[in-house]
Order: sequence, then structure tokens, then C-alpha cells
Amino acid sequence: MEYSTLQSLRYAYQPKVPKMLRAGVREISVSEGKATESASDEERIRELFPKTFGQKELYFGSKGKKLKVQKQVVGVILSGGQAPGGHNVIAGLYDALKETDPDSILLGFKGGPSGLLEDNYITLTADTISKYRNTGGFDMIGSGRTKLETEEQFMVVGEVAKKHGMNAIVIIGGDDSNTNAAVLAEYFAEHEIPCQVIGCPKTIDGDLKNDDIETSFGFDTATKTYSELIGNIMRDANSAKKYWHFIKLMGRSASHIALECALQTHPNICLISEEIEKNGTNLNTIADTIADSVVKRAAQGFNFGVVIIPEGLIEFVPEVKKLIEEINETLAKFGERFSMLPSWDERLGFLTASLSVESMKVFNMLPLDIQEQLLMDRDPHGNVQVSKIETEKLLSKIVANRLQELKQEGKYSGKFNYLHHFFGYEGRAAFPSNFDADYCYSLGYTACLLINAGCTGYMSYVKNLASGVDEWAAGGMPITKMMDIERRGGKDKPVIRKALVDLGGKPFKEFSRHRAKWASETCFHYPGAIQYFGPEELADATTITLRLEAEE
Ligand code: FBP
Repeated sequence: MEYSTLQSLRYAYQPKVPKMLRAGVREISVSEGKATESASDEERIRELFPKTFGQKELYFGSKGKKLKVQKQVVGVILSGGQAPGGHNVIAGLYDALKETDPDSILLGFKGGPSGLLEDNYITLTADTISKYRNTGGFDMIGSGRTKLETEEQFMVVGEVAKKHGMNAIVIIGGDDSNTNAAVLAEYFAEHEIPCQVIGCPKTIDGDLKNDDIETSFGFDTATKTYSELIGNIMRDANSAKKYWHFIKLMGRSASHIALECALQTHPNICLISEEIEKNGTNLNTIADTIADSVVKRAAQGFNFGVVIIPEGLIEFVPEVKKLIEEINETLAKFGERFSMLPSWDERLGFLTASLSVESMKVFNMLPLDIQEQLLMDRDPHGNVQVSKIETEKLLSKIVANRLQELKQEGKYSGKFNYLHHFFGYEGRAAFPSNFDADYCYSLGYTACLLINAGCTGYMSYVKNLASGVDEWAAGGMPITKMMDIERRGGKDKPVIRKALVDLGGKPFKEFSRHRAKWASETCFHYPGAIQYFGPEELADATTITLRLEAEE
């Protein structure tokens, strides 16, 4: 029996493109804006990027110069964590390349940046692309976290580009991958390697955003997926009325995901790491805030609730942040010796000798499983892998202890049964929402226009995203415009500034306006599943964050 599935119907979905892109590659023109500066540290960035600094913003439309249309050979990689819509960036890029010249070639390098270094690729054909249109995940060519940042690596990539006659590379990644794209573009320009480098803004974390990039792709679908799950849990909690649910949400550092999901679902508590850091709130005070909500709700007979915890929280709590920094330093210096120590007691002895007295005190207060998680292997950037630290368990435990004390003091007489959840991987490969499917297709299409415009060291952008797709505007921004100098791994490095939650911004203010009420009453909101078909105002709606930010 033949029957339709969401997958088969999504293959047939035609991403909507902004009016300005509808004329097709051959009719679109390019105009130049002003010469750009950097986010800050201008002199240093200018020195580091003598060839690519200060280039002009480019935008596409009916006015300006016609683009060059000739055969292109382009390489593409997906870099870092999966984000819904990556396949559509590649589809948009492919379609625009074939419109440019049917003989154009798109090579998909496999497994992320390492594919470029190992010359491991497939030639992408209409057939391959058609199996992945409007689908989630990165399985078309895979992804990886190898960093592309040394001169030796750039040389190898230059050789690979030469071997295939590649005139451009498109790097689809987050802030670090796009930073590296800018450095690679500068290297190629300096060494007269005729290969352009174009970046595309990807990450569910939503922290690659600035004046020019309104949102990174994947954030929309991931937050909708998590909000559906949270809403379902809320409905269950409100039915059974017997559990407190501690839900950790992905987002390595910034709390954008937690904040967006809170705006969509109205939990009793949502912790925002950036606020906790700013106020220097310690673990016990966080536990008090949650316990206070538990006590207030228990007094009304509500022994249930939902707490949202951003994945990165642990690194923003001042005393734990200091502890993690000291552990990082110790592991960077003596990691090998440390890992050879045969017993837990010997490891503890080593830490006692290496860490400050205060940090050791904090370490000793933590449950054993959290202690072990804090000592696990670092990621390629030397960071703790926060997705593996069970902050939700840590918090429920200290809240339970606090409630026990309150019980003894006669200030609380409710029941506190709790469950834990971690939502992260569930959302990274979901079928892209219409917003992400459309946005990504346009980002990929625009990347090709930037190649045709002959530029390098640019990031593809699509703006005006809170309006309907018709009104979206596509262009390119020099990546150096988004950069400043930051201290990373003991060195000053030019990087794209990571966007954390702005505590003065509308999304956070909106959340703060409601949170006291949400903490004691049951105001749950149930967003339900992502809608791919049906009324536009539902199926094409984007995040509350983006809509509120657009009003600013
Ligand atoms: P990117 O920044 O590469 O997009 O990845 C973000 C993320 O999804 C984080 O939210 C999470 O902490 C991390 O990846 C998990 O990484 P891994 O896939 O290596 O477990």
C-alpha cells in the first residue's frame, strides 16, 4: 500500500524564498554598503586581517551590478553540532550553483573540517540532494568538531582546493567555525590561493547573533521541539499532580534556549545563567529560589511543578565556575598523570594538593557523580562537556535537602517527588520547521550569490526575519565586522563575539515580568507539536525571542 508520511511530504516541500531572490541568480544584482569596522579592538583586528578587514557589506536585489555567472567548483562542510536545516543550506547552495551554470560542481566534504583535511568527499548530485531536502540532521555529509586553525591545516586545505580546482569553500558552522573561516579566507588571500571562503550561521544554541545575524539556524526548530516536550510534561504533571520535573535544556553556554522555551511554556522556575552570573548567585541561593516555589505551591495543595535549567548553568555559578577553572588548569598541566592515578582517593589527594582551599571545599560538597562528571575529558576547546553534567540531579538533591530543613523548622509540610529530564539531542536533528527550512534554503542560495559576487571572508545573512518571507533581505557581511579580541587558552585571539542573553533585552524582560506569578500559580502553556502545514500564522511563526527582539 502506498501512503504518505511526513518524510515523503517534506521532500516535496518548496522552501519559500524572499521576493528579492525570486528573479533567479542571473537577474539578481549586488550593491555595496559602507566599509565595515570590527565589533571592537579595531586596530588589532585590522593588523591580523590586512587583506580582508574593512570590506563592504553586500546586499542583493534588483539594483546594482549584475553578478558573474560562470561555472563554479565549490566545497561545502558542516561543522560542529547538528542543527535542523543544515541540509537545506546545502540544497539552496546546490540549486543556485546549478542555476549559475549547470556544469557547476558541489563537493560535500565528509565528517566536518576533517573531511577537508583528509580530502574525503562526495560529489553532490540532484539525486543525493533530493533525499535530504527539508529533513533534519547532518547525515548527508556528516559533521565534526575538528578545529581548522593552524597554518599547516590551511596549507593542506589550499592543496585540496587546488587539486579539485575549487574556487570556493562554504563553511556551515557556529561562532568558532566562522571565526576560523575568516582566518582561512585571510590566509588564502595572503598566499594568493584563488579560493573564496564563505560562512553560514548555524547553532541551535542561538548564540551566533549580532546586528547582522538575527538568529542562527536550528534555534527555531530545536526550541519548538523542546517546548512541545516540556508542554507535554506540564500536562502530565498537571494531571497526575505528584511530580516536580527538573528539565535540563541544551545550550552550551548561553541560556537563549531555556529562555525561549520558558516564554513558550511558562514553567514555575526557569534559571537564566547570565542573570545568575551577574548577581553572583551561589548554589544554595538557587536552591532557596526553587524551594520557595515548592513551598508556595505546596501551601495551595500543588505538589508538582516544572523547573527549567540551562545546560551551561554550572559554569555560571560563581563558586563552581572558579572550581572548574582550577580543575581545567590542573588537567591542562597534569592531565596525563592525573588519569593514571589508580584510585579515587589518590585523585582526591592530587586535587587537594592542586586546587585552592575554597574550591576544594566546593568540590567536597558536590555529590560523587557530579564530582566525577567535572573530571571527565574536555572537548577539543578544553571546555567541560556541560551536556554530560547532570545539573538537574544536583539541583533536585540540594532542593530536597533544603526542604527537609524547612520541614524540621515546621515551615513546609508538602510532598516532594521529583523526576529528571535532559532535552538536547532530541531537537538537533528534528525535521526543520517551515521557518528553518525557508531560512536555511535562502542562506545557502545567498552563499552562492556571494561566491558569484567574488567575495571572501563573508558570512551569508538573511535579515528582517520577523516579517513574512516575502520581505526577507539577503546579503553578506564581512566576518571581521563581528570580531573582537578575547583571551582564550591563555592567548589573545580574534573571535566572533558569542551572544549571551541580554538582561536588558525584551525577551528577558518579558520573562521577568511574569516569573513571580508562574512560580506560585499553574500558568502552564502547551505549544504542541511543530506544524508543517496549515494556517500561516501557526505553521510559519518563528520564535518569541526573534519577534520580541524585532520590536526593540
Ligand atoms: P554547536 O555550537 O556546534 O552548534 O553545538 C552546540 C551543542 O548542541 C550544545 O548545545 C551542546 O552542549 C553541544 O553541542 C554538545 O556537543 P556534542 O554533540 O559534541 O555532544
